Amino acid sequence: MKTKDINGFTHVKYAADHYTEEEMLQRSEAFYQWIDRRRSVREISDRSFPRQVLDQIILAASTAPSGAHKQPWTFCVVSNPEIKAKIREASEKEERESYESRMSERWKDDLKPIGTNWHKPFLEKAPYLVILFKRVYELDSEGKKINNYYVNESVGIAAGMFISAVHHAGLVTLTHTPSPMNFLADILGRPANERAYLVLPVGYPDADVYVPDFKRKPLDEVCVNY
Ligand code: IYR
Repeated sequence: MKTKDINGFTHVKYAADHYTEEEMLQRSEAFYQWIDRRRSVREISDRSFPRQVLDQIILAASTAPSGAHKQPWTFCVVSNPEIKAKIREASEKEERESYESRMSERWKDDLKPIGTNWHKPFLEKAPYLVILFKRVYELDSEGKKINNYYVNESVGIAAGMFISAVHHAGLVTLTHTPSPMNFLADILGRPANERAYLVLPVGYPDADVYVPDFKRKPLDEVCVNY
């Protein structure tokens, strides 16, 4: 393999994919059509799927670019029914409080087309709950805190890639965001440098699932040319 030295570090030759313009057009259109079919699904079946699939999804998510390549994330996978039940109970307690008193009327109106409420059965039903933690800092050999870089950006990108990898495997997920989320670190006994970022239940969709009839913004509403 061809290598090059930069600042005393080895760089390896990048193996680019080469496509004709016609192939690029075809591939980008096909990718868009495929990813446009991804939906957040809240009714997840209790049917299991091979754990190796999830491991590969996590490896794919973990290829995300990150600040100084620190990969500041931990994917916690919960399949243990007792832990899932604890997470559901704690999450529903916070969600109930949010829906009943913390969220504004406008916010709740905005959620009406989606139909969410404080009940979160998917937290127990889905075969796997993935709780994504951001790693705010690492500890050096003397136990000194070393901050990571662009942690929210990095973990957000990894989450997006995780969601795409789930779709690619023919499974479904949703981004569950109980607030506040610190109960997750307590239940899972996570170290002090980790903060819960997102809960992603993963599984097959239930047999007869309906999702909101959402339309996505056209290009001219999301893209400006200069
Ligand atoms: N945190 C709640 C409520 C919720 C908020 C938004 I913004 C949504 O798009 C959907 C739900 C939850 O995770 O259900």
